[in-house]
Formats: sequence, C-alpha cells, structure tokens
Amino acid sequence: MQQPWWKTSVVYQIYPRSFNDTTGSGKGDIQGVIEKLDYLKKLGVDVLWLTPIYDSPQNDNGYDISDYYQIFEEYGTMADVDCLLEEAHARDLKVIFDIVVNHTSTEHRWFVESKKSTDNPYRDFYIWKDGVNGGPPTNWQSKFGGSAWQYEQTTDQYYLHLFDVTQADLNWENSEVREHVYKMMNFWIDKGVDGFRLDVINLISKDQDFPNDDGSVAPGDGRKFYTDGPNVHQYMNEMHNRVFKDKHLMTVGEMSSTSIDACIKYTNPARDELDMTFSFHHLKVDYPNGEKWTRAPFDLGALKAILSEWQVGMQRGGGWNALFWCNHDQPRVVSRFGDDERYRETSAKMLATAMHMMQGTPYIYQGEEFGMTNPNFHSIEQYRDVESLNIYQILQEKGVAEDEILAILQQKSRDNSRTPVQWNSEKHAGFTTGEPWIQVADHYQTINAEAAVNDSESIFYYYQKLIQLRKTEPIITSGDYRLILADDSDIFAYVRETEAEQLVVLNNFYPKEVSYDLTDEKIQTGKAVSVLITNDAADEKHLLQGTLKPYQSVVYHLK
Ligand code: TEU
Repeated sequence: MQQPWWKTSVVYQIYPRSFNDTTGSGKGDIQGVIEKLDYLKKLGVDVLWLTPIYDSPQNDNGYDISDYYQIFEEYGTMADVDCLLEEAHARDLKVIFDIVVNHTSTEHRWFVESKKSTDNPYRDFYIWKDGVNGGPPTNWQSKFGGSAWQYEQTTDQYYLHLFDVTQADLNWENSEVREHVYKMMNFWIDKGVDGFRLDVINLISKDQDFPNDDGSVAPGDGRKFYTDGPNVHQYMNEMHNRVFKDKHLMTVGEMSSTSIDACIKYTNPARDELDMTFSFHHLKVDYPNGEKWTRAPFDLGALKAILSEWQVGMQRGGGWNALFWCNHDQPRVVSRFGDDERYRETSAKMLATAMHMMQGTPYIYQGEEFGMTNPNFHSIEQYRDVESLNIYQILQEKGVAEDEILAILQQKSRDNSRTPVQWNSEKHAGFTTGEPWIQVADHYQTINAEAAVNDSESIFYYYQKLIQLRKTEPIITSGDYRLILADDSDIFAYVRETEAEQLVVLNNFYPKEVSYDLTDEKIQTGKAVSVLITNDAADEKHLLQGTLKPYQSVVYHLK
C-alpha cells in the first residue's frame, strides 16, 4: 500500500542559533544551514525542521515571535530563505518550518496595540482578565515558573502567558486571530515550505470560564484547563481545511501533557487535522512525581511501558507518532539514557536502534547523529535559557544549595542540547569565527562531525544505516508492535510483525552483560533468520537464548 511520504521519512531538527555561523556573529544562520546540506544529504535524512527564524527579541530564542513575515536579521534575509528552499529541494530535501501561534512576543504589533486600551481593535487578540481580590485572575502557573498572568497598569487588567512573561497567549476564540494565522501559514507554503511543526498547538483552546485550579491534576498549575481544550480539534480541522488540504505537506503537532486518545484524534487521517504528534510522557521518566527540577535516574520500566502504550494505542487508533529522544528542550540523549563516557558510541547506537525500529516518523536532533553530549556547565554564567535562569532564581528563593541547583541544571537544563554543533576540532568546534552565543561543550576535539564522517564505524554511519533500512524494509513502517521481556529490568525488547515476517529488537540499556530467553515470546521460529543491524557482533543462532554485551542492540529479521 502506498504510504504518505512522511511515513517513510526521517526528519533532522535544526536549531539555527547553534547550527553553523557563517558571519562571525557567534549565532548560527541560514547560510550556515545551506553550507551543511550535502552533509545532511550524506546522512540520508529526508526532511529538515528549522526551529523559528522569524523576527523576535529572542527572549526565548525565537519562540517569541514579533513578526511572522520577517526573518530575524542575525539569521539572514528572505533571500537566504529562498536560497535555502531552492538548494534543499535541489537535493530532494524537504523543509518544514516551526510555527508558534499559541502566543506571540509582547513586542508583536498586535500586542503593542492590544495593551493600549480596552477598546483597541486588537484587544481581543489576546486574553485579558480583571484581577481577583487584588491578585491574578486564576492560580495558573507559567511553564517557566511563577504566575501565568501579568498585570498591566495602563488598563488595570492581567494578560495570560503560559510561558515567559514576554510571550502573550493569543485568543483563538477570536476568528480574526485564526484568519491572520491561516493567512500567514499560506504565505510560507506559497514560498515553498513543505510543512510545519506546530509549537504547543494543543494549548490554544482555553476553558472560557478560566477557573482556578484545585490542584487535583499535576501540581495544580492549571494545565487541565488549557491542554487539549474544548475547541482544539475544531481549530485543527479548520486549519487543515484552510491551510494543509491537498498540498501534500507534512504537519506535526507538539502536544504538551497530552493523551493517547487526544493524539489519535489529532492524527487519525479520517479527521483531517494533523499528520503526527510529539508527546513527552517518555521523557518524564526521570521526573520523580512529575517534578522536572530534581535529580533522579531514569526508570527503564516506566520508559518501556510508556513507549509501548503509545505504540499500541496509536496503532489501534489509526494515529501516527513522531519518534524522538531529544530536541532543543531536552538534554542530550546519550548523557540522559546512555553512557556519555565509557560507552558513548555503543550506547548512542543502542538508543538510536531502540527508537528507529519503532512505528512512526523518527526525528534526529542536530549532533545526535555523532553522539554530542551534555556540556556539564559548572556555573550559572554559562546558561542562556530563560527557563533555566528562571528556575535558578526560583530554587534559590526556595533555599536550595547552589551546588545542588547547578547539579540539577547540569542534568535537566534545555541548554544541554543548545550548545553549538561540533563540526571539527578547530576553535569553537568550527561553529563560528566569532564568540559563540553559548559556550561550546568540552571534548569537541574528539566528538565532532568531521571525525565521525571519517570513521566508518562511527555513530554517523550507524544512523545512516538505520535511515536506509526504513526505506528498504516496509515492516519498520507497517509491522505491528508488541513488547516482549516486559518484566526484564535491563532489556527493552519488542517485536514488529506481519504475517510474513518479524523483527526482534533487543536493547540492553545498561553497562553490564545480560542474558535473555525468548522461548515464551511467540517468536516466528522456522523462518530464515538474519541480523538486520547490531552495534556489536551478533549471531543468528542466539535468536531465542543469548546474552547482550553492555549497551548492545541486536535486531533479528525473520522472513
Ligand atoms: O516547548 C513547549 C514546552 O512546554 C517546553 O518548553 C518543555 O515542555 C518545557 O521546557 C519543559 O520544562 C515549546 C518549544 O519547544 C520551547 O522551546 C518553547 O520555549 C515553548 O514551546 C514556548 O514557545
């Protein structure tokens, strides 16, 4: 059956600010992306996702947009965008843009107008409410800490900001807002963009009663009153019909704190909403009691259960997952779930196998393809991320010791994945000839793209093979997922199966040799067995019983 093109594609996420600087500004730029297109083509990816490059005061590195139709000048010009699209398409690479329409920057002209007076034509582009008992309208908390409401003296009202105070939430109940959004999205499609990643798009519909949160869900931060809200599917369907329909685009929604049922609704093709969704539950298995800002090891049992629940649930509901370990908001995967010292290469390949053999569209975050690690910053002066700087202050006010705060940030800060891409062993890892906006991680002399491309056994070529297999082995796209060795505390194992063939995927998540026995796991023995891919030596005769070396992955193919 002919699959939509994005079901057999692999996406590469580019955070332009940290990707490649061609001007010496110390920030990456669009020409820097163009310069690396042949490298990305060699890796074998199909789609490039650029995080926001629009005009912005950069309080949240571009997720605070002040003009959707202008390019942030330090990244380049509209002509550079035209050149990028042309050069990418010439290499059969598609490009999707990041659209942030839950909120705009408070420097956007709409907000500048909106805050002027209660009868301003743009007033209802945003969410303004009277205070209650001299305080904010509700007890909702910003994702970046503190109240989600900011008081404005001029009109004696509060505006809603689920993120930074400089990111004001748009009022999606207002059809004028929706019309402006659809017009803008169609502008970018007309320029040649091949689709969109939609930032926190499941937060755009708020309960119009704006009730206080009684704390019964999560830490009482109000998310149940705006997550997967009352009109969100109506808006997604409207956006589909006004923007996406019949244009063969790829659309992926970033779904904060969502559910499988909601994501089936967002992505089941019969509903004409989105093509796929990012969910984050698997990336909270090192958040004890859901609390991000503490240090904790990850829970492999929870990780296996959550990934499996989403594989089976979305498969049953006709939905489609975006598959990812890392992005610009998450720590580096090899530092978080692998071993970034003794077993860096082996564990990075294991993690890649575990994710890429699942059903969905895989996303590779810049530098993941050659095993970039967390930078292990040791001083608050090294951090740039607004969320991390806010949390530093909040934890200080709570009396948490400085060294503990820094240890927490070392493990959890979004800056872990925002250090410049390490291209080679030259100064600043070849990222810039200027001063980088954020420090380059240490050990770039040995961990860099050039070294990886020059080593046929590197992580780079392992990813290249995984990407190729997705094109040559239809079972990776369409085979049913089934967890096996469910109770094993060291191995994450699953099968992908059709009537005709089966993949047996074994991943040892720890630095120790472990044994396994698949006798009772309904393996399709009797078929020809081969090793599809492994990050170490493997032998077909060990299909049913065998051992895995530290961080070893083996994928057996039966057909
Ligand atoms: O992220 C949504 C979001 O909630 C993340 O910030 C993440 O869940 C949080 O950092 C966990 O503590 C999107 C963008 O990816 C992020 O970069 C933006 O800061 C955010 O939206 C606001 O636009």
